[in-house]
Amino acid sequence: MTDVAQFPPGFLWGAATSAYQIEGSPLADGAGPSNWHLFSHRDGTISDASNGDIACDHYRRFGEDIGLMRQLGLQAYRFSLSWSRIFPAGTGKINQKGLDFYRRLLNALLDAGIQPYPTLFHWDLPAALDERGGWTNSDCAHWLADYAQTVFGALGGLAENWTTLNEPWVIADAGFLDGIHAPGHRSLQETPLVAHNLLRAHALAVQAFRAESNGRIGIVVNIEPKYAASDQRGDQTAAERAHAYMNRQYLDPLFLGGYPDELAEVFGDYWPRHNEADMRLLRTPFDFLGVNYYTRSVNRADGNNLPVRASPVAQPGAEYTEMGWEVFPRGLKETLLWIKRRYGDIPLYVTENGAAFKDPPLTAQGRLHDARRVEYYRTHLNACREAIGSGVNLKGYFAWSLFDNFEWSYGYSKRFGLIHVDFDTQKRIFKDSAYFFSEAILSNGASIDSD
Ligand code: IFM
Repeated sequence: MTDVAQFPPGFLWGAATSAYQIEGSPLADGAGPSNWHLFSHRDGTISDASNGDIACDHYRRFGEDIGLMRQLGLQAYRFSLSWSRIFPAGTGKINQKGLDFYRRLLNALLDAGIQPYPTLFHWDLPAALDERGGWTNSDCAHWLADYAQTVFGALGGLAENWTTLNEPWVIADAGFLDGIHAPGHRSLQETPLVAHNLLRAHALAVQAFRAESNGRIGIVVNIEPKYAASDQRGDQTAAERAHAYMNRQYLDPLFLGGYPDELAEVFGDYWPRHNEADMRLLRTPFDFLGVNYYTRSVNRADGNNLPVRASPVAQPGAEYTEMGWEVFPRGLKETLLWIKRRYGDIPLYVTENGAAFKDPPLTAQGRLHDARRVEYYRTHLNACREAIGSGVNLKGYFAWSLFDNFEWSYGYSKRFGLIHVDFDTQKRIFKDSAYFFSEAILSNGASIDSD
């Protein structure tokens, strides 16, 4: 097949956010604290000592924000629900006001003609559940399924497309191995248990969805292609292990029914025995896969690192974002093709793609010329178009992120937004990338070739 000149008719254009990163008002209207609320209030956890108490104040400004989405021409909006607004203690008593907030948000999106793509869980676990072991406790999968059932029962009819989890790898790796995310553990033993419990939670949530709704449901994973720094055996093994750990650990069980063999080598004695019933559960069919893509890594064997780590090698002449991530659009096309080859033709969405760059100051006319971000979007959208031309069943693309927001352990120091947010005044301004993206939506991608 040859590359297509256009995105296909009906290709979906959206932007994404998540609850803790934009909402603010974390304890409003009877909500319970999340583990991220507690974690970000702990000394030394967030590089600029900030937290999500106010963030983009979206909890109170969502009406105005939907107006901005309309101005951009967004066809879809991906966001997440905060579990502890709905179940302040994680399980048990429902907080009706929490459900009502999301009902208002969903209805306002529908009134604006924007398709909602809600995610059940984007990292902010009710703090009360962390006290019960959180994701290390196998019951956590059932707690999520109960929450899911309540959400689908109350709100399922207001969105056709849902996702269960966002980026389980980050939850397990950053939260339980590196300790830089909530709950801040550093345990090689806990990491594979958490990964498995997250996948069980996903599967149980899909089953809860089927009982309540006729819509579509998927999961969102972040995939990063792994390259070896050389053709030396050690570097090749390091790249293969990194790939098994970050990418295949999450997709192999869902599609192929087993974990990659490399993981037993990686985790050694800590690699758990998984029972057959669980492995069958993980194969619960779902309707689409969300892929978050930002970068690749080039790996070299490094005996000093944890076995799951391979040392990323900087590439001379390559461009890097403020996150230290190499700009590598080809990796997006390769990722989409790899998923099709390995796992089959499930409908795909790019559910996140974007870049943090240091934004230039506003001009006297109030414009923000974020040329590097525009280029990032242009090249990555091109990669999507090429993947479609090579036969990938890509249904849509969501920019990360709609707004500058709370970038987890980096606080507000990294800006990913199409829309600039002044965190002192809450004033929002469209960056050049927003105008670029808006034109791409309007032309169904035809405009990305021209300036
Ligand atoms: O901000 C995050 C988001 O919450 C999950 N995916 C990656 C983004 C950028 O780091």
